[in-house]
Amino acid sequence: MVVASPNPSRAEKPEAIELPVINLSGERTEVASLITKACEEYGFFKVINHGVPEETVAAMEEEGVSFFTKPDVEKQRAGPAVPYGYGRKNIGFNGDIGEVEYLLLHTNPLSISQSSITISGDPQKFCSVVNGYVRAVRGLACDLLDLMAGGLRVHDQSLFSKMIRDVESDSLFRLNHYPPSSFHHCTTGAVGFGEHTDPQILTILRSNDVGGLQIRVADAVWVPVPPDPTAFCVNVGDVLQLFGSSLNQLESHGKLVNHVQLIKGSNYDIGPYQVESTNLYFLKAMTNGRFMSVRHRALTNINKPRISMAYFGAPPLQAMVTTPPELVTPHSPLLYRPFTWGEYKRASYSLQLGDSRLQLFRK
Ligand code: GA4
Repeated sequence: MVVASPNPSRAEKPEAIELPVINLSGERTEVASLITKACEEYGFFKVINHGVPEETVAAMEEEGVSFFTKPDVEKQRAGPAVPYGYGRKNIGFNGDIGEVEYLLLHTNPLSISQSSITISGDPQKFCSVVNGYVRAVRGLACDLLDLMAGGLRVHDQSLFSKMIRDVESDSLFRLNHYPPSSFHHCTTGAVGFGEHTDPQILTILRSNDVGGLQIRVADAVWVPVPPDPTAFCVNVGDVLQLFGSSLNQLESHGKLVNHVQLIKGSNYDIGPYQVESTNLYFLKAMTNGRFMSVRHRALTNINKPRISMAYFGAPPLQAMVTTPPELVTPHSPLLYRPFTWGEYKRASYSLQLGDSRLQLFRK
């Protein structure tokens, strides 16, 4: 067994992990239950026969490569990564550093079109390629979320997907370039993007055929995920795990309700809290499932550049994430105070990459 270490070279070579591979052209009920199982057991899985055209992926990767091969001054015209733009080595606001350069974009079409002007010499083409890619992976993310809802026997199967389909969805798109480098001249790669969980609902990741992604398994071992340029790698974000956390608590009190409801534009009393919002998403999510938002990181390859493209499906900023009021009783108190995605996002950005954020919301 290998103990997780910030120094990637200290780890003996752990066995690569074979993530569950879900064939989306399979029978729907079966696919739904396989996805649900993968989210409970791994928090990560791969999808094949996903319906995203290869040309869409290739065009996006090509734009990415062409951007990253530009001289620094041109890349910097995209503006700093805070809030959206070009970043190099610096990650987030609190001193995290990695061997990576990246473009971080909001997926709102207006924002994509504005960013394109400074990112590309052919903004119209860049804009249409990014919009095409985002549309395709959002479609895939929605499909997966609907299947999860089905696997959890949730009533309204579009409950989760509604949040990322919303025009106000705060979903992001990120292009990463990990130039070849090694850790202190050793035979292992350096840390490109340090240990973290993704704060959002769901991440859809695609990379070229260069390895680097590692996931942290329960006993603090880092296991590499072999690259697969034909598949998408999908992982559960904090917000999806969160639903699971309150569900467990409810389950432990013998209250299993297998349905979920989404109500927009209402006010609620939740336990001692009055939740007021004109654009309120109220999530009523109960299941005996438990989805995991798993820690992962990316190492660089010592010889080859790694390119990855990540879509982070998120709710609108005002979306409320909480447990339903009728299930908040003295026996099953709220685990987390109600909060909006905006609040959670702000908390995430106020911390370091590897910090745990959920406990800030513990009651
Ligand atoms: C991890 C997932 C996404 O890449 C990201 C990252 C963001 C950033 O790179 O600016 C964060 C990181 C990510 C988690 C905690 C905060 C925010 C850096 C950081 C220290 C764009 C996101 O949404 O959260």
